[in-house]
Amino acid sequence: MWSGRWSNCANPLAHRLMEVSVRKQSLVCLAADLNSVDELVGLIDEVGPHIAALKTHVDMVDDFSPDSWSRVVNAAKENDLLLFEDRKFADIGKISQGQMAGIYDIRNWADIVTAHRISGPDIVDGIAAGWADVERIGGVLLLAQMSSRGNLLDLQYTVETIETGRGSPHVIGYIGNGSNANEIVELRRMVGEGQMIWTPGVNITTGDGDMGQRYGHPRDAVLAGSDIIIVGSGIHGSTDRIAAAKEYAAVSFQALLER
Ligand code: 5BU
Repeated sequence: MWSGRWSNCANPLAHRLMEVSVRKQSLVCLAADLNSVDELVGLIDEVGPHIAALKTHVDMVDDFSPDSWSRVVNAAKENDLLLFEDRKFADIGKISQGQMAGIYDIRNWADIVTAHRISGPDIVDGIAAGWADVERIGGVLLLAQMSSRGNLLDLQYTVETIETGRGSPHVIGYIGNGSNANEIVELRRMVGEGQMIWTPGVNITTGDGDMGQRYGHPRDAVLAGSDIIIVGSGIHGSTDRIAAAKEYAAVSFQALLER
């Protein structure tokens, strides 16, 4: 089903994701952008069977504590979801290693994190060292493109980012601009088959979102070469969240079958 991607992606987390996506028939990573642990756990329990991964912004949760957060981690585990903290690390390697610890202790529960390439290539080693400190292994998604308008990630930046990630055992793949199928096609051409592309900026209602966000259709994103669609408000902002999750799952999986 995943054809060349299955045989060419070396990272074991990528294989785990592909397996979960087939079992659940969904390429959806839920962007669970809610402000309390109760709300997060409630949402995960509702839509967990229809999503393949869970993306968090732990630093926007009002009632975060190490104890309360374990409820979110457990809910993710019960639903067979890899946990992805969209931290967007950007500092020098040594500081990124330290930021994997601290109050949020991301290294201990996140399987995947995002990082900017802006500070240099060593950020990847810094993040990997953070996981190594607690004897865990995780995957980095480097931001090769963004979905927001006016972002500064131009073509040369994208090329350098892929150069950093290519062949790295720690880089599972790249964030691509889900709002623009042409950009995803271009990114896939540069990345090849050996790493994943995850795309935010996806909504069944396409066009401009709030505060500079832009949306493309999930079907177009997958056909263009995206492996996982990151969907936030399209699901958590819907009046029927289960129906919405099912719809994004069906559209994305059908597009994979066609691809
Ligand atoms: P939305 O509600 O589907 O627009 O949420 C999008 C999510 O994806 C949100 O958590 C953002 O932090 C995240 N995101 C994004 O929108 N665009 C990007 O380029 C990156 C992340 Br990187």
